[in-house]
Amino acid sequence: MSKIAIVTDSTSYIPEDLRKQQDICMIPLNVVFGEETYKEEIDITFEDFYYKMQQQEQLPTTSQPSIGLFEETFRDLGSDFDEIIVITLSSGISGTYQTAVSAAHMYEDLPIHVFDTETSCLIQGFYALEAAKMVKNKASSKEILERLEALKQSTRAYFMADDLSHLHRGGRLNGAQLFIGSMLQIKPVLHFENKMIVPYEKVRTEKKAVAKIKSLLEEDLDSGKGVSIAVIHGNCEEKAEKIKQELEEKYPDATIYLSYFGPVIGAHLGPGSLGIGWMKA
Ligand code: MYR
Repeated sequence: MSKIAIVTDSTSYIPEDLRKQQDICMIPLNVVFGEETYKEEIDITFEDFYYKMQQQEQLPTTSQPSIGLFEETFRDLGSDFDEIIVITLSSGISGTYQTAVSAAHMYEDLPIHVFDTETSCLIQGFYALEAAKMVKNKASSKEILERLEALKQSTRAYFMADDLSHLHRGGRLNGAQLFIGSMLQIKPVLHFENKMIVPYEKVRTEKKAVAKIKSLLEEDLDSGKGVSIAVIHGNCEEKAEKIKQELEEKYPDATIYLSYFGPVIGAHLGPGSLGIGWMKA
């Protein structure tokens, strides 16, 4: 039986203890403040990032992991594993997927499969956790990849940014060019379509945006059974905790996580962003 390693990038924001427990290997993306480059989850914490973002005039940028880092990771894993599955954030918002594919082509010693989750954050993490669970249950790479692909049908993520100018500045907001002037004043609900971020619905306030996202969740769920939900925040934990508590009362059978937009995603969404994502098993 083939021994399969699961690798994901840092934007899945799976807590370190859970990652270790599930034997998931993480490759970090970078956040850049001026001349300083930090590997997220390694060189810079969530708290330090948001503090720095508030203090510094120059706003941060981000970059994907180098091809060398992928190659090095593949080489290290190659001595213990027969196959590798790499689970990345959406290829529509980062070159990470493509870099992993190029590194996989260059490393010919073992089969490496790269899976584009078409999303990010802990929702991407849900795919990695599912893959790790299947590895423990001795599934083949074919079975795992088929399952992950099928899960795209029952996975959703909606989010809002307190200040849309970060997403606009980083060029990751699609389909809003025509009305960007007015968009910057409001809090549209955003989601992924064809791997890219597009406005889902234009609403005026955070309260309305959160209510809309909760209603989309409600429409999609019969019960919480077999559902993983992530409430995600960009340095506004109290608000997210409150939403999580409401959802726990409503869906006692669901597994609900409080998660965060870490440095790389936070650099594009800015502080005060909120999101809810879910995956139905
Ligand atoms: C890179 O430099 O390669 C990373 C670019 C990351 C862009 C992030 C854009 C915001 C994504 C929001 C995801 C919300 C998921 C619930």
